[in-house]
Amino acid sequence: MAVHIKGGTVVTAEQTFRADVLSAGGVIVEVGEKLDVPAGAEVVDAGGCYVMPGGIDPHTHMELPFMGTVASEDFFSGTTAAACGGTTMIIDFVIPGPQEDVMEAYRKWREWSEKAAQDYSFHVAITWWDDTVHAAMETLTRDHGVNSFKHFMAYKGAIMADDEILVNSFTRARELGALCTVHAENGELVFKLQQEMLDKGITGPEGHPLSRPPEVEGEAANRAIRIAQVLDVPIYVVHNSCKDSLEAITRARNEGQRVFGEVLAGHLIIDDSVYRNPDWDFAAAHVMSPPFRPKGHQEALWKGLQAGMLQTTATDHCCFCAPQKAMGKDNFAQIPNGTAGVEDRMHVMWHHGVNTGRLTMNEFVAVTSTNTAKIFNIHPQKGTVSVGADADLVVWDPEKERTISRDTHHQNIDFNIFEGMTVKGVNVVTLSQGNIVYQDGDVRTVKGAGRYINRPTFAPYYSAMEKNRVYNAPSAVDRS
Ligand code: URQ
Ligand code: ZN
Ligand code: ZN
Repeated sequence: MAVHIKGGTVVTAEQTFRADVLSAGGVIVEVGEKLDVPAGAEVVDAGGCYVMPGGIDPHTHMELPFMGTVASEDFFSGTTAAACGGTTMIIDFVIPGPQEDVMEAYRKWREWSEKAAQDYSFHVAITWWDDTVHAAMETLTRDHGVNSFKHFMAYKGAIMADDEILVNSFTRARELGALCTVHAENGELVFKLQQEMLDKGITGPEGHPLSRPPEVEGEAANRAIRIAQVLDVPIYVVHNSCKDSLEAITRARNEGQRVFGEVLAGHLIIDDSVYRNPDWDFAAAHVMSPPFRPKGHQEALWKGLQAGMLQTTATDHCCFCAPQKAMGKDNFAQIPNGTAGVEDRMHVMWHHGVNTGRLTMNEFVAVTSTNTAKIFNIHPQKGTVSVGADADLVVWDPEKERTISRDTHHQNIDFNIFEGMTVKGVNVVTLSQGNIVYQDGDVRTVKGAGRYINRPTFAPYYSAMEKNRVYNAPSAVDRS
């Protein structure tokens, strides 16, 4: 079915211009004025609106088994909620348990994600090491379109990667032309501080941020960046929450090291006062790692985004409802970590980014879509409005308002960290592969319509013998 989006203003990471957009067969076939529109094409009136690439969320955890339970959002409901909020692709995570066969875990997640309504891809976490993991990384890059490997430096006793695993995995990633990503918190320090809080009788959610202060994140971010520097491999630091990790990234980038940084919409807006709320459920609903930070860190993160030291925005969408959070009623360290946001990120970033003047519209597109596509090597298939690109698009009405609430969101969770926030500027239409999946409140997603998106490595596959080969990593994303 052809779709003719007419009367709009196209906004990409690079430019803003008046043009109609025609999609057919799932891709953009024409951009301009006076298009050759086939009979029977569906028409979308974009007058007074912007036509932008659909958002790409590089950090979600649909139906993640974690901390003794399973995240309540699955791949269908999660990609549906994403569509309602203008995000048209997610990059989720395969997270093998300790000693779990990596390829087995990959196949398991691929089965779960069959139900996705929109396109998706996977980072694969390296949570342990032996020759089978070494081999699986090659199989995944060569045969399964995986070009990024995740390392959790937190979660001791579960999925934490120690320095030996980091060194082995980073070395292997370089040989394969893959990108290393890290959750940067010192898991040993977190464990120690958790015990200290509990020994003091602090068992409520207020203990969560006290057990993982910014220094714990800054140390890990710097350590991972230095290891990547010594091993000459590019690195992507996920969910930077504080000045401390931002400083580590800024130092490295100023020295020309290939380091990328991600920030969550939540960490840009919400501070740690949420953990001191007397309502246990409210405070526990905000337990995620890294935690929301004291006032001041949020503005520093905005400046990092504006300065180009942070390139992408994400949500770390990992949903646990109140009964699940209550698993930690007597011990904050047992509260399943995670919050939602996949439906709200684009709206929050526009309202607090563009409407405030922090970001231009082009920079908004860059940090919500294009930079992720470039860093993870799926541009220009994704993240742009140009002929040949997938027709993943949003029609954005800058005047339309939405009040964010758990009562009206499509996310499968009983809480919303942005509850009550009124935002101005939202998607009125979302297209995925050229199909309208959301229009003015009408949800039209189809279970299983999403595709697994292969992400090629950044360097041709070559044997490990070429140790001195110059690693041609992803081009530094420009901040146009
Ligand atoms: O650490 C993560 O990114 C996963 C386990 C989601 N939970 C969280 O608190 N961020
Ligand atoms: Zn994480
Ligand atoms: Zn995560």
